[in-house]
Amino acid sequence: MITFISRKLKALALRVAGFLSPVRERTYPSVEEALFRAERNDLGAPPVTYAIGDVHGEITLLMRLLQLLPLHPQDTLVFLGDYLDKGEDSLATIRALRRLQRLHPLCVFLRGNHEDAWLECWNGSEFLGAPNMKSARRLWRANRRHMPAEIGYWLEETRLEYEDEFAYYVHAGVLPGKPFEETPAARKMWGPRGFLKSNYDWGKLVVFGHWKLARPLVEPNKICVDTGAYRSGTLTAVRLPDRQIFQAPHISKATPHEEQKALQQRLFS
Ligand SMILES: [Mn+2]
Repeated sequence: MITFISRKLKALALRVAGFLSPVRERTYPSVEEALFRAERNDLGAPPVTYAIGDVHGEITLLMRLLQLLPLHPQDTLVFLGDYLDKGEDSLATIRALRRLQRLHPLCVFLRGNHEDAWLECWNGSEFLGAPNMKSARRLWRANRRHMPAEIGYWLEETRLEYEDEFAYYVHAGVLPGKPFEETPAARKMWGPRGFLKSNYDWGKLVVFGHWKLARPLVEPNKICVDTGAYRSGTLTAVRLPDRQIFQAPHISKATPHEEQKALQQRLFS
């Protein structure tokens, strides 16, 4: 019991020290480690696609999810956009995704509305400011009003949409009743009206993120795997064509304040 309490107090002290310290250098589980566990060398298996929901800086959840996927070198990873803002560490997340791309070249990175907003502040060589979104302004301030140029170059490479034999992939959706190409680019990133509730058959399954649903939405015409990882603690992927859902083991998103209260309750009740 004493050991338990002292371990908890030590963790709390470390958390407070980390919060107060001006430079917060942190390390996370590595992409190499995650892929080492994930990649199976079965080159004979038919290729599948894993679509991964909005990461929003949740690097630890991302590494846990990658470890979970029975990924083969011939499989494609499609990231559905919104890599930065809100979560644990946006810059570390993008660096990890760049590493992942080198180790597993079959990666597709779609552009979400957060990437679109940041690119509005990017002049091709530097960021001139932060987009007018609360989470983006917070990230900008936390990084001392600076975003490395490598992030801008990477964001430029993200793409609006992707299609393979199994599905059409896009960040926020497409307009019901129309072929994919008739939805304006901004709507594909920011969310077209009437899309989420639509049962329209586009002739191809639509796989998307963006909508922060309590659980994955799996319907005949569309699949959403954005489960709001930054606040729910659950990051979701879907495998195609079999529609198998994968979720990283939940991480508590309780604030330090809430954790402290819970700790006090355990100690003094
Ligand atoms: Mn979004």
